[in-house]
Amino acid sequence: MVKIDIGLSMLHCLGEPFSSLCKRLQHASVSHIELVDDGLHTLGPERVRTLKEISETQDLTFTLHAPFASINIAAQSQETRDFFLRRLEKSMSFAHLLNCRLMVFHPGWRTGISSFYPGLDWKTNIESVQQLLKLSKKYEVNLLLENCPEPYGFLVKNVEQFSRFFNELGEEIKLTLDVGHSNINGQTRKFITRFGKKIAHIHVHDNDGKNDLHLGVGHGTVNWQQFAKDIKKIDYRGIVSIESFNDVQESIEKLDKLLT
Ligand SMILES: [Mn+2]
Repeated sequence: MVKIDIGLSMLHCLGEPFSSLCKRLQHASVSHIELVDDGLHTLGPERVRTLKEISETQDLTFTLHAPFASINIAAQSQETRDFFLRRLEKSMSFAHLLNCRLMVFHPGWRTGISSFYPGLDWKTNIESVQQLLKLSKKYEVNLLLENCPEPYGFLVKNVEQFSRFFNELGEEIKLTLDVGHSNINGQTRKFITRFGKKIAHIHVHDNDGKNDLHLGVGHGTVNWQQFAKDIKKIDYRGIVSIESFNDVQESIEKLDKLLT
């Protein structure tokens, strides 16, 4: 049986400067790293060169989490949306330079003016994803949409919304299953059984089933045994990337046992 690869998102140290991220990478205990192009770790050409060097000396492979904190690809102002899409394009160009095997991004979200234009943000979200997919071909980056958590206004959060989204998009796109997020709407099993091979990347962290706490594996209500069984059943071959804020090493060890 193929062993599932464990990865580590550097989200847990986003509060630290970029230099400290680099130091951590030099002592990483896993070989797949998810970089976050946001906050203090926002990428630029020089940082990309530094990271590339580290990846070669430490034999690391990267995935990239696109900027997300204030980006809304469903924004109703064309000017604002164009700005967001250009920012995501820049991130794709870095993903290309870093040989990232994939880039994760978030769906758009409803805003204070959405109710004036029923259905328009859903349509805009789809059009933006179509534009991003076009760009991703140019940069040879595999773009993956992530399921985002309740109770926020993201347009694509649950299995029903993803089904509709996939049907209406009219193009192939894969999914990053975030198990912490799907635990909040109680749909982890449903996501795995419904979408199976469409799941190309997985984020793991734990919570109390209500809040997006990003706890370490086993510190919340996620049924990890069931999760491990279910992803083995679909013969999942991607990376399972730890995205907890704390208990990172412990989470790596727990997952290693679960997924062996
Ligand atoms: Mn995530």
